Amino acid sequence: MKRIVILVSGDGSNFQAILNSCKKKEIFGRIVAVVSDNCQAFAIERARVAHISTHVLVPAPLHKEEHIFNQELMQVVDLYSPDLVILAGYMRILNADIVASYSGRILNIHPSLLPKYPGLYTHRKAIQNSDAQHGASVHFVTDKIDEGPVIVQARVPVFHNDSEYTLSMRVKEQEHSIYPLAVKWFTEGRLKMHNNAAWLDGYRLPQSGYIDVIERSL
Ligand code: NHR
Ligand code: GAR
Repeated sequence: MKRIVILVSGDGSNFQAILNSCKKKEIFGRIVAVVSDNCQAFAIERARVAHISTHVLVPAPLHKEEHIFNQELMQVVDLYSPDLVILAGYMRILNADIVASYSGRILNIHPSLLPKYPGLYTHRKAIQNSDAQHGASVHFVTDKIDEGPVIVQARVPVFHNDSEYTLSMRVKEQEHSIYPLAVKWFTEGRLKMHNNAAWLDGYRLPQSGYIDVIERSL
């Protein structure tokens, strides 16, 4: 069983999807801790219900102690000796020390079809630009924010009357399929980061290429 630590900031629906897949034994792993930078995150409640250890690390205001925050974060994560660290709606940049220490073992899900729309407010950007499609990408985390190698993407249509909310819900539904899938691959030892690319079963994964709207496949 691979040991998994999940970092969250908000609702935790992706954490929940991964937890459900672990419970169903689709993922060969155990979530050993949930760490949040936000004491109000509903994800903490989800973790408590599941009897998973939780830690809340609240950063100092105005990012003054960013370095110390990241040191403390790494100490907490290290406590659990994870095989895999999962960012699930985590909203703070990880510093170079953490990324180096867990190189090839940190995953993120980003709500856009990377390389399009790195950074924040992706749903707003897709709507403002009248994009016909939007989606989500699971990728390895590197020092280059939102630029680590892509593992799997799902796309959804954007409708003319979409709000950020309706679009984000359509994207999230797909996230809940592709994130557990990527974690399953990783825990089976089939997914690796190598030469700044993602590899599955020894094959280099393309940096773009979508799974189209899928019914909950896991
Ligand atoms: N850390 C590293 N090193 N590399 C990545 O690719 C990362 C990362 C940490 C988080 C998630 C990412 C996303 O999917 C992620 C990827 C937050 C910000 C951000 O600017 C950027 C990208 C992501 C998450 N955060 C602000 C900051 O200064 C704070 C924003 C806020 O508090 O509202 O950390 O989008
Ligand atoms: C997800 O849509 C994820 O893609 C996005 O936040 C949401 C978290 O939802 N991530 C980011 O924006 C990272 N900057 P959740 O808390 O319900 O999993």
